[in-house]
Amino acid sequence: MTGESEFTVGSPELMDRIIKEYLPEEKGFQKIIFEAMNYSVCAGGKRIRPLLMYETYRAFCGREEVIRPFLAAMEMIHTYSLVHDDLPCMDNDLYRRGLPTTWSKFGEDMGVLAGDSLLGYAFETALKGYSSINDKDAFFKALKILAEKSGCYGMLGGQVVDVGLTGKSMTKEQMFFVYELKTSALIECSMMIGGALAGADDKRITALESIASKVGLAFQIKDDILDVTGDEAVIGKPVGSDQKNNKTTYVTVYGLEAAEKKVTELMDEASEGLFELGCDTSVLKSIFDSLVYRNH
Ligand code: GRG
Repeated sequence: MTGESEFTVGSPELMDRIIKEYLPEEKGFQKIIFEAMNYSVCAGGKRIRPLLMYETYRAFCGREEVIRPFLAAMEMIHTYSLVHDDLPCMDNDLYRRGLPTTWSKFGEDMGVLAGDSLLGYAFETALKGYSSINDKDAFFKALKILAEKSGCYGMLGGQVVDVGLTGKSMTKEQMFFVYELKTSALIECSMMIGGALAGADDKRITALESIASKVGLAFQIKDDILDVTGDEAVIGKPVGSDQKNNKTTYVTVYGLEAAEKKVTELMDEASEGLFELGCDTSVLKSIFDSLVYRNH
């Protein structure tokens, strides 16, 4: 990879460097939007989704430059979702990752526009990879996954149901629907794109989707657990907000102990799925562990 030793094991730092290469220059009459976009993307974050994409790509023996713009695009879409989720009309949050949220720093109007710009720019960025892949069908497949998993049948659809039911209790079915779309969809997106760009066939892409769906659910349940047991200073946002906002979560429905057990069960199933892929997925497995045994 340009400027990096050839496809070494991924890390949040490596993802960070790649993502930053694709951020817009802060100039022009609309400079403020570039500042707000870059502020949002650079405000920290674990870079989980690009890391999962990169390691899936490596596991499937992908070795082309095309992965780079997709890594950046993935994080831009994730960041857009957070920027919009923090807006006054959504969660009305002032802090994320220990820093002022985008809207509270740049104003609500620029918060909306920064999220919009990140979404659109993610696709502009991914398209930059077109010339650096031989298999154009794989490129098309990856773009399709990016669009579908982030859109109204994916993450955004989950957010719609979650917002629509704010302040009301959810049925278990609605809760799992929201978890699958709002949280798992982007994790699925990351791993599926990693596989697609490396030339995996549809059967294996579907297997990746199923593995990632379990990881996404476990990740969300862990998030619910941290909302009860976490340390505000480590998480970078207030704890206890689910209970305060009367939110239906896995923890409020099933209790803490059952939630911990479910996380372990899901991770065992996901690890089994990785094993069945039949390639070297040891790094992916260690990322999975870090996701669910995290404290932030
Ligand atoms: C507004 C279109 C729109 C969507 C919002 C993803 C989402 C939908 C909202 C974010 C709030 C939330 C709790 C989502 C569940 C998924 C989740 C735990 C996101 C946080 O992801 P991390 O932990 O964040 O990877 P960092 O800060 O590490 O990047």
